[in-house]
Amino acid sequence: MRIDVLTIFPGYFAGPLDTSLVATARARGAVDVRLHDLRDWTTDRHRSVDDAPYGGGAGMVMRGDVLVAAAESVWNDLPPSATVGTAAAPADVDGAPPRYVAGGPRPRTVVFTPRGRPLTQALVRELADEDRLVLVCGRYEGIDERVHELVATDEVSLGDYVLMGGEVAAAAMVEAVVRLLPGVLGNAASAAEESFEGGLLEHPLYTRPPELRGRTVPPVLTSGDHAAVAAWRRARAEERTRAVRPDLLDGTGGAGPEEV
Ligand code: 6GU
Repeated sequence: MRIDVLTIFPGYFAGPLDTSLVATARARGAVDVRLHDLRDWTTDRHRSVDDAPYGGGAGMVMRGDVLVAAAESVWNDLPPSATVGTAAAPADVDGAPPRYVAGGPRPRTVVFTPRGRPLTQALVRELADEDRLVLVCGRYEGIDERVHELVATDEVSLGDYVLMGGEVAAAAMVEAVVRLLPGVLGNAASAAEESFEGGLLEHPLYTRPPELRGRTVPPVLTSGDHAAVAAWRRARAEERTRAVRPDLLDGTGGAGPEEV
């Protein structure tokens, strides 16, 4: 899979992309993540990506022209020079029309915004099946509405709280998608996932030592009775889900029929 990330803070992703499983997946070629600095598509001396809102009001709005130019470049593998400052659709190096244009057919393109639909494991699974993802990180108070219309195929929020930008959400999505790509998790882990009873929070886990500050391990876990262990885990998972995420049980929302 290829993932392109458009952001004004490409440096933000150094940690998430170079750590742990995501770094290993990239080194193995399971995923090709490319970072793009949105300022490469600006036209003015100050490299502005934002401007005041029409109609007035507080805060700044991310410019549609910059975001459309950046998206068309990245979708078509064209350099910024091919799309910067173009009001019309770009032509590629041979003068041929581009394959992908704003408002037309385009790769799966996620715009991160608190007004989007929440990121769930169901959406992560769907996105993990794509050959390409383009992730657009918003900043400031919002994004020109025409970007939502012409660039986004999906609008996604990390949850019901306000961040300063979409970078954290994009990093979360990369990590969630990459761990589902073929060959990224070990066999044991993927098998465990398949056999997991759906729709519940995880049961409690224990490892050594057998006693910690006077607290012992539930005896069933050391009984060697696999059926009893499975029943105990299932009961604890249901208990916990009912207590903290009843929405997962009643089908009115949440992550849907997926393990969380
Ligand atoms: Cl994707 N962006 C911002 N700015 N705030 C958020 C969010 C995204 N998701 C939840 N809060």
